[in-house]
Amino acid sequence: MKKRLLFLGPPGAGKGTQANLICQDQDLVHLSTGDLLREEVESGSSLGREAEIVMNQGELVSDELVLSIVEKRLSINSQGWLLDGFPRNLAQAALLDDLLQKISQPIESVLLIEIDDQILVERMLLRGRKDDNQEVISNRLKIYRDKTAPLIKHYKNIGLLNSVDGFGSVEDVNSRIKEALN
Ligand code: B4P
Repeated sequence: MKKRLLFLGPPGAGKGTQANLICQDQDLVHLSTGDLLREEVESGSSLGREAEIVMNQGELVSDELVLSIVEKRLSINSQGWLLDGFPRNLAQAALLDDLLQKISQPIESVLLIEIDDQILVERMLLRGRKDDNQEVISNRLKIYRDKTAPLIKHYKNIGLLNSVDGFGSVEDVNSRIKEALN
């Protein structure tokens, strides 16, 4: 199975859920910018306080902050990694391309988890995280369409994109992903 992976998809598509399973199974380092940012918020640092305001509105945290979080972790690792929730826009994708070139660790596969908006909203409302309320979810979906969805074309053009249907049980989606990554 491929060892340097990127998961793309709308908020609530199950990127984090599936990334956890694949990383356990394949012994990859799981880099979730969402989780890392929430840890920063929990720590009460000034960066965390800054990030919290942005995240609670469903907006994207600054590219510089996110890149600094990812860079540290990628460059010290060689066994393989899975990027979950990063990049979130074309500027982050360009910064990532530069970084990966510098450390000679190119992406092997980009996996897009596709799913209907209605199901996403139901899943997120059920999860009930601080940023999982109707108004913030609508904003996150808008930001996804405007800023993150253009990455689909970007990775398709360079021949790295694989899509899987995110509908169904966690196990069903996991089987589809494993098949797509083999
Ligand atoms: P993230 O933490 O990345 O969260 P997400 O996209 O909402 O969730 P994900 O797709 O991982 O869904 P999950 O598996 O949890 O981002 C949060 C915020 O952080 C962003 O809005 C932004 O502010 C900031 N941020 C993160 N990265 C950034 C970046 N690079 N640049 C700038 N800002 C950034 O699944 C959702 C729910 O569905 C869960 O409750 C799960 O249990 C359930 N579920 C999953 N699969 C299911 C299935 N098959 N069936 C039923 N339920 C399922």
